Amino acid sequence: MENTPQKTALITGATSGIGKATAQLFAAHHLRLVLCGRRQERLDELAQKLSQRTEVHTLNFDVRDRNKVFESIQSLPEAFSHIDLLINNAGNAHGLDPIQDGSLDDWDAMMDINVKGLLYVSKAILPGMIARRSGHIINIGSTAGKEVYPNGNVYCASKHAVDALNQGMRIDLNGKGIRVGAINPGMVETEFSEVRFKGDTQRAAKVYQGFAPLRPEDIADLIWFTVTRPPHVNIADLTVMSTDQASSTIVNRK
Ligand code: NDP
Ligand code: 8X3
Repeated sequence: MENTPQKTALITGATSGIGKATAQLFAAHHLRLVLCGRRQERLDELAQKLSQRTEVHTLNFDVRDRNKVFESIQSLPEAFSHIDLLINNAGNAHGLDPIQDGSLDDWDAMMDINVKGLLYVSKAILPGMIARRSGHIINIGSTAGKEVYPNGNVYCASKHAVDALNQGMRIDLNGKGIRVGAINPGMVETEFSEVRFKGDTQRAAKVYQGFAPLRPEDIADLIWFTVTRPPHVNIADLTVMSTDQASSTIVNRK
């Protein structure tokens, strides 16, 4: 990729965790960046830092707000408007409750952000990719999209939906010059569990205690590997776990 014209990547959920690590790695490789998220101060801070390495534009929108998604992406300055790489990463779990006790607000958040948000952003970006017959979409799924674990119910359903959409996009875009693939991580230490447990940092920290979880940089590395394969190679579906993790419920903790 270093010897080809500079590519433009749009990353949702760039203010934290996997998205932020990916933005940092892409900047190190001088990709032009469109960084998206709701927390403007974090976007500003990251943009300021990464603009020492590359051109950066920020977009502040909630992926649940379909009008704002389309307005924001249509507002991109010409230099940033041809998106070559879309990293559909924004998402979170909200709550960890048995289905009978689940909060409707948590359910709405997960389905609206993880599934519908991914759809809105993709719908806004796809016409340009189709017109240029070129593009690469990476959907960040999860092992929760491959198996269901106790109390994971709706989060797992949202990530199973991402798995289905990843397949559906690849099928429908076949022949249009666009690569589509998913990366499905197991447990990665980010702000994910803090969000899931609504700011309970002690409970969140316990999720990653006693074993070596994946780091957001590990996922960024895999994303970089995926987007730097030759044009005829599409990594369709990649699942990655910590060496200490064998499934959603089997983790070798000291
Ligand atoms: P973080 O909580 O660290 O990051 C989540 C990112 O998503 C933030 O940048 C946040 O930005 C953004 N986001 C959340 N809600 C919205 C929204 N409504 N609109 C726009 N942006 C939003 O978690 P991770 O980095 O771990 O999560 C990234 C992705 O990886 C998610 O899809 C998650 O499901 C997936 N994943 C995570 C795993 C893990 O164990 N950590 C494992 C497998 C998959 P802001 O709040 O500024 O809007
Ligand atoms: C995040 C991994 O196991 O917490 O998608 O659901 S898990």
